[in-house]
Amino acid sequence: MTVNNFNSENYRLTEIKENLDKMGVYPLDVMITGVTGAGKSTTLNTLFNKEVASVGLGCDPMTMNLDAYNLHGQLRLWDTPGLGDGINQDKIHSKKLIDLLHKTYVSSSKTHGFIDMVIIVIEGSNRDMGTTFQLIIDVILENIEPERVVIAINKADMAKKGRGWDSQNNEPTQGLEDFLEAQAEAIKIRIKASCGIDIKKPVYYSADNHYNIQSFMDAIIDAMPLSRRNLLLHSA
Ligand SMILES: Nc1nc2c(ncn2[C@@H]2O[C@H](COP(=O)(O)OP(=O)(O)OP(=O)(O)O)[C@@H](O)[C@H]2O)c(=O)[nH]1
Ligand SMILES: [Mg+2]
Repeated sequence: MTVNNFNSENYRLTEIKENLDKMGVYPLDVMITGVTGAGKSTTLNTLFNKEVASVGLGCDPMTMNLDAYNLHGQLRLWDTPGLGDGINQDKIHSKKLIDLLHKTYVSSSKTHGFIDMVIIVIEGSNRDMGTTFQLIIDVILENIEPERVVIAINKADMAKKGRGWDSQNNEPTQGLEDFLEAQAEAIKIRIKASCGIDIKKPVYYSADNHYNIQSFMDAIIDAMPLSRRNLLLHSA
């Protein structure tokens, strides 16, 4: 198997630093969220190239509290509990996510949002896409500007239950790639149809197989905000 040795440590680092200088924040606080089992923790481990977050082996949601991981001192990634654990747990977790999106700090007598941007890790082949869309639309897009949100489709290898994955070259065959492209477009269209919000086309990758991690990082860096969230001007 060809393993993609993409190293996020120095990737576009000068650009990231310039963006943060413009914003005047150090580090940028990024919430990472998704339905349970979508692969948030695996994604963090892949980005950091080492085991930083515990990955679930069974069906118990591993991430119950909030942990933060610092990537080269510039990006602080907040791993959050996933939705999809029953209605009551989902209510508690949704509230945690919304509270985090409304957490503020005061700097130069202005009130800013603590979380600067959000990465939503989704699993395109999940049986329960309802929870995924509920998370994206009702929890996240209701509470932070869409330009600050990156949707990333994990488990590209499993999008067609493993069919079309070329494990020799660690990449999708053309057929699977076309499928993944269509799936990304379909998610964008469904969000627009349900709430009228235009999001950037989701990126697809595989955290476990280290596939397309560079595109994933590109999507994050390209979506980096250049100003802080002023929570007194915008209610979200
Ligand atoms: N096939 C495949 N499996 C993956 C991939 N990424 C993660 N997984 C598996 O998906 C399962 C769940 O991964 P986690 O990273 O624990 O998911 P999570 O979103 O952090 O889950 P919670 O913390 O419980 O909400 C694990 O068994 C991972 O090995 C991938 O790209 N492909
Ligand atoms: Mg986790």
